[in-house]
Amino acid sequence: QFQAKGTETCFHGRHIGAQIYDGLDGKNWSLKDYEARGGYQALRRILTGGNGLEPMTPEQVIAEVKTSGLRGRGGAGFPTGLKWSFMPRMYPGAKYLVCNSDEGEPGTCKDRDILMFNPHIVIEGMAIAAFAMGIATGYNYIHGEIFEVYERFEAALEEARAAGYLGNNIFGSSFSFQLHAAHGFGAYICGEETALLESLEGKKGQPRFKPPFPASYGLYGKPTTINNTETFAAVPWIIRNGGQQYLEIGKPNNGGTKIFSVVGDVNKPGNFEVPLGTPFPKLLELAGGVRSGRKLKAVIPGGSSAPVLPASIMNECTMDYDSIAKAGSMLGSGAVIVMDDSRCMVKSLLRLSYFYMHESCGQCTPCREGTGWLFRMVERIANGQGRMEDIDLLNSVADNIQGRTICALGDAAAMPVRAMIKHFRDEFVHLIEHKTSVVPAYV
Ligand code: L3W
Ligand code: SF4
Repeated sequence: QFQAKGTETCFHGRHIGAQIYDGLDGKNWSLKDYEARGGYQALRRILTGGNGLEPMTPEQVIAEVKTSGLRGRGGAGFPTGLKWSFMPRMYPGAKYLVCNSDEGEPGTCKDRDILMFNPHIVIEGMAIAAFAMGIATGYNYIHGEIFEVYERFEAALEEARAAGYLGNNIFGSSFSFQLHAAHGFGAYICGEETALLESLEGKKGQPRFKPPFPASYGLYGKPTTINNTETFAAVPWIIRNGGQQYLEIGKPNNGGTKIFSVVGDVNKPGNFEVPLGTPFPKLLELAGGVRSGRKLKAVIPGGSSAPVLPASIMNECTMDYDSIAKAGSMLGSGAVIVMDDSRCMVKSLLRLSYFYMHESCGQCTPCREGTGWLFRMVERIANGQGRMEDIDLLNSVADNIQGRTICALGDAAAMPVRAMIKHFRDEFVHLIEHKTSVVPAYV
């Protein structure tokens, strides 16, 4: 169940939801509805000026995005304005813009909602980004298992082209931008930016070594900027209202709002757009609190790749990049996986370990072999056949994966293991000693 009602996200007296979820019920995604909400005014403002204002230069657009403090919403939280400024300005050939809508991180379900309920905000954000970096061609790579979202985005593209918001000489200016949709086939690894580029080129989706970063060697070997769907969706608001105002919604170094997919053991799972810096208990309350009045046990605050945190730590956190990092985890893609006291942490880890073993692309040995090794050891413990030395062996295998692989999937497989053992070692010990889980339901 995905909630897309802006009213759900009214907070601090601001209609924060207006940015992406504007009272959306799935029926007002079309161009005329988006225009009625002020859509494409930011692009018009940049290209034609108006209201006594001059058109903006690409440098001014990038400066505004830098001021906003917008950070990448896909997982790494890299500053968006800085990333845009890496693109070579005077490049004698094609440059590309790519939107990463290959949302596959377990727990994350925000980008699909944005594309389904407000696709034009992504198109406008991408057009603004293309103007800022002097790019003429863009692609939106959409997760292959949500075909209806791909179809919705295609329909929005048709509308935008017919209205002259995409194509040649937009608003009569010298700026031209062609945007296309592409879809993957459901492989988690294609959400890694260089694997996505390989897939877009028609090859097997396997990550490339970085550096070189896409800004210098990207799609077809050309300079390319890749941003997440939610990142592009934030851009029109920033241009309309100014970077400073966006920054002030959040907190320093953590500008603006963020959509959190609150999933797991809560009464009202769904997407909630709130200011960065919102206290975790407030977010939990928006999601209806812990299911059936049970007690909060643990939270994975940023999608399955982020280390788990026990309730005692989470309750002191605010939902922003810096607070969650200080607590020892990552804000990641913003999937907040809530676990109540009926959850066995060993069984939960088993599920995660299976996922990473299954999704490893197999290119590098520590990840290909190590993810399988982790899974088999956790399975042994979960089945009551573990040995006490397996706990340290698990940590050792995780240590030997982390930082030794081509892409972040290796780290993502290792970090949950280390965090589960760090915070819930007693559950592993109990299963090994008694051959049963500490949680009665799992006996
Ligand atoms: C030029 C430099 N560009 C960095 C660029 C780089 C990329 C961005 C961030 O991982 C995380 C991962 C997952 N010159 C640059 C530069 N860049 N230095 O900045 O880079 P990086 O390498 O820190 O991150 P990444 O490889 O993009 C992303 C975590 O996100 N994650 C994944 C979520 C999955 C989804 C999904 O399913 N949609 O979001 C969740 O936590 O583990 O740590 O663009 O090129 N010097
Ligand atoms: Fe493939 Fe894993 Fe290596 Fe990433 S870390 S390139 S997923 S084998």
